[in-house]
Amino acid sequence: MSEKTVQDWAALAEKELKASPETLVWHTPEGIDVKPLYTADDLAGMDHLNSLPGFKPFVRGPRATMYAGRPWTIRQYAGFSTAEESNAFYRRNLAAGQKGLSVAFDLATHRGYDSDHPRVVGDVGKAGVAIDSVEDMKILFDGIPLKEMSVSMTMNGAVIPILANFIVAGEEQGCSRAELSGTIQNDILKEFMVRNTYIYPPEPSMRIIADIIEYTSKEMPKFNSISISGYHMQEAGATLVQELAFTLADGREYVRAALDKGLNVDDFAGRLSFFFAIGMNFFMEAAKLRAARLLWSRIMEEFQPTKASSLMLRTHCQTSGVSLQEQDPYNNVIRTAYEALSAALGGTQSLHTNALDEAIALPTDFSARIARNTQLILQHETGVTKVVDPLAGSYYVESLTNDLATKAWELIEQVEAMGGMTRAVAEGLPKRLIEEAATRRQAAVDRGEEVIVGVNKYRLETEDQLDILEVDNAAVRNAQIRRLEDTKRRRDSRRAAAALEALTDVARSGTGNLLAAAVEAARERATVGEISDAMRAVFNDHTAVPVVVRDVYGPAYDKDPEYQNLVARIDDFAAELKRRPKIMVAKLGQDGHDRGAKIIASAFGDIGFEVLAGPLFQTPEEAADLAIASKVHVVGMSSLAAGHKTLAPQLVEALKAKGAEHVIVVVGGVIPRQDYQYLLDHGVSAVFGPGTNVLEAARAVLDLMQGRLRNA
Ligand code: MLC
Ligand code: 5AD
Repeated sequence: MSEKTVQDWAALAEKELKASPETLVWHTPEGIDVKPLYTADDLAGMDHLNSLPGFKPFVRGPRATMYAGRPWTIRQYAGFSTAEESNAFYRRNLAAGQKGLSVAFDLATHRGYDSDHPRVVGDVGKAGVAIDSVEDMKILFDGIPLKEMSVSMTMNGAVIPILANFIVAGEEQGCSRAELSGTIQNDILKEFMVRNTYIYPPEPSMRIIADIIEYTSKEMPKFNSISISGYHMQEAGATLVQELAFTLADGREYVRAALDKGLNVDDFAGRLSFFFAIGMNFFMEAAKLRAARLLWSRIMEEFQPTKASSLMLRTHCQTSGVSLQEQDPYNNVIRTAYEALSAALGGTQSLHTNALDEAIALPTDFSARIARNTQLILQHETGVTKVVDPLAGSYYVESLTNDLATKAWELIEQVEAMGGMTRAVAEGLPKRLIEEAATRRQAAVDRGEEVIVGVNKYRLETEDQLDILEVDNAAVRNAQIRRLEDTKRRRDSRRAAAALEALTDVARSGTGNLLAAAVEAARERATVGEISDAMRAVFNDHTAVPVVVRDVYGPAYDKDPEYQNLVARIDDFAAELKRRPKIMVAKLGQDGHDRGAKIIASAFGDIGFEVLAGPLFQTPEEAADLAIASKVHVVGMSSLAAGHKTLAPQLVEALKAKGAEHVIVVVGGVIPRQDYQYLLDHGVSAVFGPGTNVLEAARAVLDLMQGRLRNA
């Protein structure tokens, strides 16, 4: 036993450092000040320390034996192109050691459009698999026994038709709905905040969720009715405290919605599940999962359940997509491995590890293999599965667990004081806080305060090109349209129409269960688009008003000469133009990932551009019309869902057709280098790939505008 005190340590540290150890405190974006040393003193008063795994409040894990009894599920999220191609990919992955399935749908499907809809020309088969009806769903699971395989489906907007199709596909495979196991994401609140694949306004959307919880709790006892997701918040730039707080507050809101339906808490609470991102803050991420379990059991106690499982937070995790980079992409294998270990130390139930080509494309067989093996090696070679909650008792990790829980609880209470998460979302609080955090972080990266290896430090002179997966979007769309026509020809149209009408009635009357009605319609081969429309007829579409945060990026550059220089250049140019240079940030197609667009809009505004944030989901035509009507000089198209090769040339053409060739088009986002020349050949003036420094992008846009003006 050492007789030395913390004061002794501080004195020694000061000598070693020649400065106060206070200078070593790490001020994290969460507002947690991480000290260089934690000791037993830090644990005083923490009442979760003596709990045991499998018992409330479950800080140490939801199961008594955790991975020693059964390792987490290796569940890789995947889907692209057609049902046939995705099915083949799933089968290869399962044969190679993956344990559960997780389906990624394309954005047309997410937003309730069939593949033949004119608004989705650039989206079909791109960021996930295209599913139009039960026929596609059956092919997706062909040769995969749904009786045995648990299937997660990431679906929120078109959740009713997709779950209905899954149920019918199961039935037709000989698996009753009571036997189906898996998870549906079904988390709409975070869609309004960050992910944007909503269809209907918040109120009917909340009813959809309650109906699904009701239906699954009665009919599908092995199925998790929801995956309450913080993942996308972190991807959008949220701090870990925000991710934790808003996710748990969402969960509380869903519980209330289900109780309002007249359900008994113990009949559904055990099948609520969660989903978190695991980023690069290694210990804090592990602590986050521990804190999440602690807080969830506290929240659920309010509803006075009798079953212990009703208090238990079970979660899936995915390593962080935004932490991965286009530059020097093999670094991503390393990042993902650390994140995966952190998720395991935090006690996740299920895990997706991202592929190394994440920042530019969907995984290939090669990158998917490395990603999967990252988990297999962790499970089979490192011994981390042998002991439950190995970080327990660490002064640091327990302190972080406590700090995160305290900070998140404050934010949860703030939301509660506003009247709950639906209200907070309607008032835009979470979205604003997350966008501010995202913009702040971007400034820190652009300024080099936060190091990203291979991007803002240790950058390679030349990058090797990576082989990436490319989906021929036109071919997928044609194949889907053929099957859609075939399905419609073979079905009994009168029965399908009657089932759709019955669904509309359930939507209109407010009684009955939407999912139950949709199952009947799916059985009659009503399509995803038709089922969505049958509810759209009553619920209508939700339209969000884009709001841009200001004065976060600029102030981070306070008195920076380079920044001031650019601001002055823009001021001079504005004087020359007799107005501010104006840029419209456009999101085309069904791609709702708007973190990049929001950061650009916010930063460009601070730097001195006049910024118009275009609405989500525009067609190229609509974007061209808005750009012309708003007299912008530049359209900056932000693309994160691989539609750029279809949509950017269409935008250029639409501008040209309307006599507005003078409008400069630039494209930014998840654009593989392989595609730059194609875009430049099709009238795009500049491409800004992942990892672009925003200040440099602003300078480049200004150069383009001035060049254009001089040549005019
Ligand atoms: C577990 N079990 C044990 C055990 N551990 N039994 C004995 N001893 C142990 N130690 C039992 C469980 O009780 C359960 O049975 C069964 O084993 C399976 O374990 P699980 O822990 O429930 O795992 P799993 O089935 O994988 O479920 C994990 C989950 C679920 C609850 C988190 O919701 C899930 O799989 N979610 C995945 C969500 C997902 O993939 N999302 C992708 C989003 S991508 P029983 O009978 O109790 O069930 C995305 C990106 C984007 O969103 O934006 O597009
Ligand atoms: N296949 C595999 N991974 C995907 N992701 C999104 N779509 C797919 C897909 N079709 C992953 C990426 C992304 C996150 C939202 O999910 O990691 O960052």
